[in-house]
Amino acid sequence: MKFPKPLENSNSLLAKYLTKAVFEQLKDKKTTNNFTLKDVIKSGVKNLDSGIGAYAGDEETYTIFATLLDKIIEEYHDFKKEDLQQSNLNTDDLFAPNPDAEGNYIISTRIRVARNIKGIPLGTIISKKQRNEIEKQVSTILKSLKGELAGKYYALNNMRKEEKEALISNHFLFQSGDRFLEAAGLNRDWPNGRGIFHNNDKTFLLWINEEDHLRIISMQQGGDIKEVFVRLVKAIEKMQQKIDFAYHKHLGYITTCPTNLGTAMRASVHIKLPNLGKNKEIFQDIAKKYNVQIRGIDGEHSKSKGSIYDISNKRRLGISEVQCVQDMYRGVIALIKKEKELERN
Ligand code: ADP
Ligand code: CIR
Repeated sequence: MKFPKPLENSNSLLAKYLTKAVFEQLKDKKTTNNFTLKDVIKSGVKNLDSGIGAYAGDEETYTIFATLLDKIIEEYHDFKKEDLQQSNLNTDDLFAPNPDAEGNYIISTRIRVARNIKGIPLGTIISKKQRNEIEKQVSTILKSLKGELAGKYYALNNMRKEEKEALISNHFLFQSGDRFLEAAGLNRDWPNGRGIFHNNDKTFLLWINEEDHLRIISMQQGGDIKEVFVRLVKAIEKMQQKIDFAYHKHLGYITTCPTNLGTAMRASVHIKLPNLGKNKEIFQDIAKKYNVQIRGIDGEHSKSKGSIYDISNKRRLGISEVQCVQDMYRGVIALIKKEKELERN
């Protein structure tokens, strides 16, 4: 394998940290599951507009390719390798009264965590058989849920086109054909083994075999962040009772993308910010200061529509779940304050 020249035209973290020396050191290494450097970097090499550009194949990827991945992880999460990951899912520790009780800005709130099953390769190299086994195991557990979390599993395979499109446009279901995931091998055998579980109100959802084995999601209209967090914690605990998830004392929950390590949590609001939308520099400065990320409303790499943005915690590693939500909460408070100021001018 030769040094991937196209990366010289990329601003991704992969391009920044895959120096010739790092490449030489790692080019012949592979994990027990045969995940190679070429596999780690292929999405970033194919998609030069990647922000990160690297994916893992298994837990071992993070140690075998640490010379490269530690740098990416350190910069993305502002995390030091020696730090231990500390989980805190105690809902009493979260201070997040609705930042927009009148409902003028926040459309909806969503918090998700990613989880992968211990000992099974990640989606980038999982076999069709293993993927199907996960679907079976997880959907069976989901069937036993009671009360608010009770619902039904829908396999992507059997879903009607209109049903699928409605779930996607209402922000409940993942899209198909993401080119970053495609290049990483995550879309192999699509749509086999993938699907979505949701309760009747679609406030608790669980994706199976998208980018990670599981994505556990709590969401609802409006800005009651705490209610969303409480429901999510309940769902995480239920799943944890039945499944052993891959967890590392420094890296936290093991995920396919290095940006999701640690808590694997992304807490977001969809929020209407027309004035900040017209003042991108101020918008970006606040986001940077409060460690929040701005996305469009149809998921990552999408555009804003009707001045609605997706604001979420950027860091997920080296801080607890409560702190992730707290980061988002503080960012949202600051953004609403600035939006109101701009309205008056
Ligand atoms: P992830 O699943 O990693 O959090 P995406 O950015 O791909 O990342 O989002 C997945 C889906 O969730 C998209 O359809 C997106 O619009 C939706 N979504 C994210 N945040 C919210 C929110 N606060 N309210 C409603 N939908 C949301
Ligand atoms: C990128 O590098 O831009 C893509 N590979 C996405 C990175 C982070 N998002 C993700 O894991 N979904």
